[in-house]
Amino acid sequence: MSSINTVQSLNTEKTFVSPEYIRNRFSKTMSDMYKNEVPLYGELLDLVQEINNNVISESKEIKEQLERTGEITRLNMERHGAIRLGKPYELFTMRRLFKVMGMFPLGYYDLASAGVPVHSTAFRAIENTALNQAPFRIFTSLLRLDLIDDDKLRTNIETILENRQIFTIKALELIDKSEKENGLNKEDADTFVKEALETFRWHETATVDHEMYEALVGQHRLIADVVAFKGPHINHLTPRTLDIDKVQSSMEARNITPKDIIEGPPTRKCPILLRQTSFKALTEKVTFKGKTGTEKTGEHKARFGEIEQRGVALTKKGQDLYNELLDKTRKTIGGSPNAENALKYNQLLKENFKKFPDTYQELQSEELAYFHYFTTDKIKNLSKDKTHTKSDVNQLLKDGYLTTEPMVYEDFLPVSAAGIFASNLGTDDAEREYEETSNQLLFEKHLGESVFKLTTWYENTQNKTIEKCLAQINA
Ligand code: OOG
Ligand code: NI
Repeated sequence: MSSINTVQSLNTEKTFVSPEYIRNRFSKTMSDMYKNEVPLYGELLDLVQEINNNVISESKEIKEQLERTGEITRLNMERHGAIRLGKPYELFTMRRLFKVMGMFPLGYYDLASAGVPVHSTAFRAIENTALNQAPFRIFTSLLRLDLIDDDKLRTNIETILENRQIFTIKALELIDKSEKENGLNKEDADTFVKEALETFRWHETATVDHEMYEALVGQHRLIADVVAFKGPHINHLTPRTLDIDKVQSSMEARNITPKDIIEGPPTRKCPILLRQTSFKALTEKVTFKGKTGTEKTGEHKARFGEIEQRGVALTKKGQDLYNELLDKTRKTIGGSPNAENALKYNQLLKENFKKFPDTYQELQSEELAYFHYFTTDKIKNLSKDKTHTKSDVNQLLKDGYLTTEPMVYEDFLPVSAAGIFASNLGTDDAEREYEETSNQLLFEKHLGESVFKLTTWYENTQNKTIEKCLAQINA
């Protein structure tokens, strides 16, 4: 290596901002935009923050847990959003755009089997420290044209989508630049955030006429939402609450109407995975394309608000038990819960989940969940004669040389996601069934790379904390 090269890379490293800076700036700017466009979202943010502050001041245990895992710093900036894309190019380029912000695709979610003609991934940071600095993530779906049975309509949709460009020229230039030079300086990063945001903005005018819009709705409301507009408007942003039951009941007091049931597991002492609820999408005025002077106006529902409570991530064994208990509950009430059977559903869910251990100690010893491991002061007394290995971990834990904290679930749940889609699209569509099932390979082909496997990510993250402990003990 020549010395010139070294100097150059030193110089550029100095002027580049971190992906965390870009991600946080993007998340904050988008949140401000959404607050402006959907005022109820702002109200929800206030409510969530108020309740989080109460939980933290009332529970020393939760406060310490969040401090030890590093989540405390991110709690009030924590949110996820969702977009729906129309064609492979958009998914491919979105992956490149998110990479500029240090966000990568993790997990594959098949929603077709739940009646929604899309498949999805979520873009987020990978490293734990990066997540704590900038937790923003985005659930990203791609429309599955292969599931549209009306040939003529499908061809029309392809033509409409072919003719749209959802990214600005400047955003595309800066993606290229960031890829070539391995980062962006502050000025470019700020421009990038501004330009990238354009893709997520709401557009009041549709790109199709009213007749086409109706034809798209006739196929599926979701298809109209994806195809009829200039871009993939952000359809919700979701803050993280520490007590979703409290927020749900307080929402009603503030005249924000939540959906009928909370998606995910029931209320527990030790929260697992993810519980979510949303308020219904707003009815927004839309102008459809037409000859000048004859444009029709109409309505469209797309943008809503959501809140979520995150709990401990589950191992494959834990996930299987979760799916078994959830399926059993849904089968008993005959499918997706609704307003009429909500009460019965909640009772049944609670009853069935009694089979799921509800102490962190059991969740750890039965290998149902993932944990962060920490050493305690006691390790000073450990004899140095023995080299400790992974197989000693449970004994070390029992003897008080190690402690654990639950590892938060950072991702999404397909059944819950389908429930969120359905509640905001209208129930008729939710009952649709698509025979085709998941097609991860096609998704990854369109994405341009493989998605990170979720269990591998949690397994690795847990192992890293164990290895760190063993290194301290064996030092
Ligand atoms: C995405 C719904 C999924 C979640 O939190 O599970 C989602 C959408 O409606 O586009 O955001
Ligand atoms: Ni969501």
